[in-house]
Amino acid sequence: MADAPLVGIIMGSTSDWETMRHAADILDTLRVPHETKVVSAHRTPQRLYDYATGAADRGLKVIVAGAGGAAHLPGMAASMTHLPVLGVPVESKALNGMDSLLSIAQMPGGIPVGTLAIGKAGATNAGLLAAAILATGDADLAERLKAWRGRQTDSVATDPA
Ligand code: RP5
Repeated sequence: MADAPLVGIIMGSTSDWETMRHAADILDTLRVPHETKVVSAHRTPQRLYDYATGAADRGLKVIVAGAGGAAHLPGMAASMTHLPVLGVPVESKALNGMDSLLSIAQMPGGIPVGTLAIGKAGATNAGLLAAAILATGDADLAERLKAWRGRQTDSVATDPA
């Protein structure tokens, strides 16, 4: 049986997957059990309610939520769980993700969402940050994360051409 997921990656639409798969890829690489679901704050509000309120009891430790436009998914998820929520602003067509970024980052004090960069970089970093949070209580994962960082360092060329 596969390990129970520790990270829940949710996104507002199947169209967000092209961005959010980068969070899943990192968690795959670091061997962090995770699940991926489409949960829309405005199209499937009951699904969001059920997901967020049940997340901790199902054993999830971190939620990564990606959305674009009027991106209320991360904030609404955070309002219904005490788990850390990392928000990924998906690059929107109309405003290139600035709308998503501001919607996710500008949470009123009291309900935090850890907001990452727009698009692929944000999704990648959300996966890395979720792993880093879990690694504070998992020495083996901490070693895998340090090794990943070391490989990244080693891959940086000294010469530009
Ligand atoms: C948001 O609207 C989603 O997170 C997505 O980024 C955006 C567009 O969704 P689709 O129209 O592609 O389903 O809710």
